[in-house]
Amino acid sequence: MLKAILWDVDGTLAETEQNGHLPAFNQAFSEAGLSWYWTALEYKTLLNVTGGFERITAWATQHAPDEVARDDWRERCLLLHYRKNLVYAERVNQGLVKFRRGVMDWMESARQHGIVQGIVTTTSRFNIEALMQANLGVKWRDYFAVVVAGEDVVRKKPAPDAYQKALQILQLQAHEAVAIEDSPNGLAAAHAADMTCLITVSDYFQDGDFAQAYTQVKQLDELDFKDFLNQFNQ
Ligand code: XBP
Ligand code: MG
Repeated sequence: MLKAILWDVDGTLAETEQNGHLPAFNQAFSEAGLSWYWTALEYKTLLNVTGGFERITAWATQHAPDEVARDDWRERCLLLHYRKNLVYAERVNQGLVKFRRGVMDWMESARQHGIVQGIVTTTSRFNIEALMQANLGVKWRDYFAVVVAGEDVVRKKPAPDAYQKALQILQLQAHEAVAIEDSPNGLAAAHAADMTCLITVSDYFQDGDFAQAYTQVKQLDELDFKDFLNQFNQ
């Protein structure tokens, strides 16, 4: 019996990367006087590393090892990431990052059917706040019984930690909830937590291997909520 839907954020609720995170990373680099610039193509590979701080560090380790070797690298990288998140929030507040098709309808339908909803993501809490406020308004928190963000777990996706934490808080078994994800790392995280995972393929993961997913769709509005619920509960 389905009791909860656990939503991924980046790529699933909205295409946050291309119009949000990526230009924000590049702006933060430029403002810091660094000549670093990530192209959309390069960013596709960089997305395999979840977490913005971890992503900058992974890239710099290869392309700017002298920076990473500095004693103050951690502080400098935290500042870069912090600035990136501020620019991301500005872009979201400008209306540049909207929920994907079908998301709002599913959220409303879940509410009407008494299905609990949660957010399970490796993005920063600050970014969740910005995206949710811009798309759901100031009362966005009312939709969700739990919000697990990147800073709430030691191991980010593809580790199961974030999903396990959400299930623990909700006091639910893995088979009572479904994860909605867009990426191979997200699918792996949900499966590692023994959960069923529905994939809404995002721009960056069109060629992802989702053969093991419960089902995959291009957009959530291709799936009728009630049909899904009936099928899941059979
Ligand atoms: C999301 C991410 C995040 C964002 C940036 O993955 O990988 O790192 O790109 O967020 P998922 P922060 O959708 O699987 O949760 O900069 O806040 O870390
Ligand atoms: Mg995602």
